[in-house]
Amino acid sequence: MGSLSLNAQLLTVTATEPDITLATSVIDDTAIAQGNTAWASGNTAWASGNTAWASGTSTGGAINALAANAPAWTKLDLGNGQKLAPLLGQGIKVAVLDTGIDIAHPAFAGHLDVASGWDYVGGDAIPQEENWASSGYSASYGHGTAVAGVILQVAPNATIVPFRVLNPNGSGRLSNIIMAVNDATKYGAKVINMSLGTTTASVALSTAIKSAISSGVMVVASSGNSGDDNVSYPARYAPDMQLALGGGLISVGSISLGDKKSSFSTCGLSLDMLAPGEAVVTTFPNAQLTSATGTSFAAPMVSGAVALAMSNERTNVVALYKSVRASATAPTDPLFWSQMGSGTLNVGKLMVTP
Ligand SMILES: [Ca+2]
Repeated sequence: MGSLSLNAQLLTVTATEPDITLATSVIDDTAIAQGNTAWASGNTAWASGNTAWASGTSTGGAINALAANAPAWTKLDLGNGQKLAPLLGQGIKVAVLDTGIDIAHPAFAGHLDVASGWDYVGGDAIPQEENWASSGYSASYGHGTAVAGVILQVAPNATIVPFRVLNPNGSGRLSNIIMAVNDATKYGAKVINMSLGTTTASVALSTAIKSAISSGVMVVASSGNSGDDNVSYPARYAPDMQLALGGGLISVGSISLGDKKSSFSTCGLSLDMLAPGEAVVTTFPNAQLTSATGTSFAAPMVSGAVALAMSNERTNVVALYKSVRASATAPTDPLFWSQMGSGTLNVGKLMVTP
């Protein structure tokens, strides 16, 4: 955990709870920066590898599904899913509560709504990712940019609304995250992606999420990278939302391309489903790509799928929550199947599941 001094003057919420820190769900703190150094060196022109796969779907000018992730897309039946959702997420705002985003990344051109976002770490209107390291990269620098890139690969015409709630070391204040959930809802987000978590329960966070869902927002949260069955909050609130509202918070873990639970992925009884979260090729600041691993990068695949479905005018979040689960490919990992929820996201099937 890094210094939180920049946040100290921003505390305004949670009178009844102590403020706590939440962290990014990466497999370890250095995964992003390390992966980028190796991967980006061969990919200075990010678009060049993109055109082939995009031509088979539709080109909205965004990143679209990178060929480098083809095995993951096959597993998700994304090609069929995109054909059955021809608007590709158009008109759907997806709030990314994270380390911010590289606003100038060419993959995001025309697909950001910065004005509706906010930087709660810096206390300003520009949620640009910042690197605080004097040499190399801060541990979680690029995390939000990577998450947004996954969403746009699945739903290329969706609009990302960036909220900077985590510092580049990967931690942030609960109070800021709660304000961002409320803001995202207020400014028209239909999906909120939270690739972050904490082991500490928070009634205030649960209440904010419940309010967002009640306003027609689907909330998607990563399960954590502890590798055990202690699903982190807010993902752990998924069953509570099911009980209270019928659903609306999707908790997401990571599955390997070989259909086994990713060793790092937290799974358990409060997990809704899985998506591929190992070596996902996605955007990194300064017009680069990276290879990212963690449940942080599985959750945005589900957020993207929800945006695709919503662009088909499926805006009832409780009904859509049930469809996302019902259409999943049932788990087969013999060691963990009872902790893997409904199984693996199936985008093609989701589009034909009422
Ligand atoms: Ca800023």
